Amino acid sequence: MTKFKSVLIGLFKRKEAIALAVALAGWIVIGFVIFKIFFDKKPEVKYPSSVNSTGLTTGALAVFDSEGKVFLAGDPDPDSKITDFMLSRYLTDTVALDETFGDDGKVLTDFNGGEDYATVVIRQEDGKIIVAGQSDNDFALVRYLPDGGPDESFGKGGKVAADLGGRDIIEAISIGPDGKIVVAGGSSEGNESSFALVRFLADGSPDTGFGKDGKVTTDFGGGNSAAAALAIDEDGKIVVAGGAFDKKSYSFATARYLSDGTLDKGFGKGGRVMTDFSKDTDGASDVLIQSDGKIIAGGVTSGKGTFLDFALARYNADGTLDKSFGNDGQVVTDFDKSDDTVNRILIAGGKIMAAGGSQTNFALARYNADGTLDKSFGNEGKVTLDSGSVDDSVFALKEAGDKVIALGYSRDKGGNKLVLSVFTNDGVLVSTSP
Ligand SMILES: [Ca+2]
Ligand SMILES: [Ca+2]
Ligand SMILES: [Ca+2]
Ligand SMILES: [Ca+2]
Repeated sequence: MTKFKSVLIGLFKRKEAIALAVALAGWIVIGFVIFKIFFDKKPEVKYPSSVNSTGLTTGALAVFDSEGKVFLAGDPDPDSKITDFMLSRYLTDTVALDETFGDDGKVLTDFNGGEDYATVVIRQEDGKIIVAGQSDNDFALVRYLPDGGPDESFGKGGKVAADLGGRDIIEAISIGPDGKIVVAGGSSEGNESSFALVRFLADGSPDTGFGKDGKVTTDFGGGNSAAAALAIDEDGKIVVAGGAFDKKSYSFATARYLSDGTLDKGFGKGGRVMTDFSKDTDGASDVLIQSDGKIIAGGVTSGKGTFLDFALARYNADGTLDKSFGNDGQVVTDFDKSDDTVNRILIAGGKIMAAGGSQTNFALARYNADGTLDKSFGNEGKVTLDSGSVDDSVFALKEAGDKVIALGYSRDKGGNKLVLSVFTNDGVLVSTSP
């Protein structure tokens, strides 16, 4: 299950399906797994703060802080009856809950007694943490103080909600250079779904200088669409990526907005671009703006067969496909006769890293700037890591000096587990958590 597909399921079916989708997209977790083959050595790595290639902060299901800890949004227990936001903090050396945070490492937040699902988390420069997702079919955000307490200076008692008019769910969050908070996801009514964005001022109030009372929805030619990722450039322009239905199948869909929330006419067709990879479902899960203004979207394609493959598209700043990248701007990577899905992309040292899952394993691929696989990384550009459980997938990725840190879930019938693996720059496993 890819993040993108789960977003669609979440949007098009009822609440139960949204819970399921969040659980699946949440890359829910895990089993008790022992990596006998790996060393006892713990990761000795400094964790950079969470920044994308433009230097701006972006959020994800989990983010690293500056002290080697990880904030995780959402409930990792698939059998849990909890329908509140959950924020937890983990230590990265042991990958155990940090009991000095909140209530034994966790903080639960209910909105109005209804069903609330956290999908993304971001850490502000001042150490405050925002968790976002869905509450009663509306966009919902909570901001916490660094110790896990509610930030009373944000919204009402730390909580903010926004109704986009349908079943609305946040799938991405970022903070712009002006300190404003942008969230994106999908809004659906009946069988129709659109990109949906909201921008908030730093105090949680809707930014009336953005769209209509802070809100924007965007259609792609009338077909269903949903956003899964966003990035903000230094000028405050917002790039949002996900999937949209065009003619017969889903394609990558990317939109760029000016700082006031209007579609940027200097990008694609009236601010929108769709890129088809296959006759079946294709969708983007992550997006990055390079320092030269080019845009990379990563996700999945149904490819030639019945199994999914990694898919990347790179665009020039005007939204045209970048012909110097891969096959006229597109790259597809098959790991195996299995579902290979990208959850996160990262640029480090001028190279592009994509990470997610392949079948039941962690999967990473590294590409040169021209989109060819970087043969100095792992096995001809690809690395997989099998924890022995039934379903593993990377959902957070960090460069740390000459190391690459992959964080994900390992899921088994026995339970759930967060797994942190450290690789060298060449894709050689240094350590992985027990
Ligand atoms: Ca609740
Ligand atoms: Ca709503
Ligand atoms: Ca397609
Ligand atoms: Ca495949």
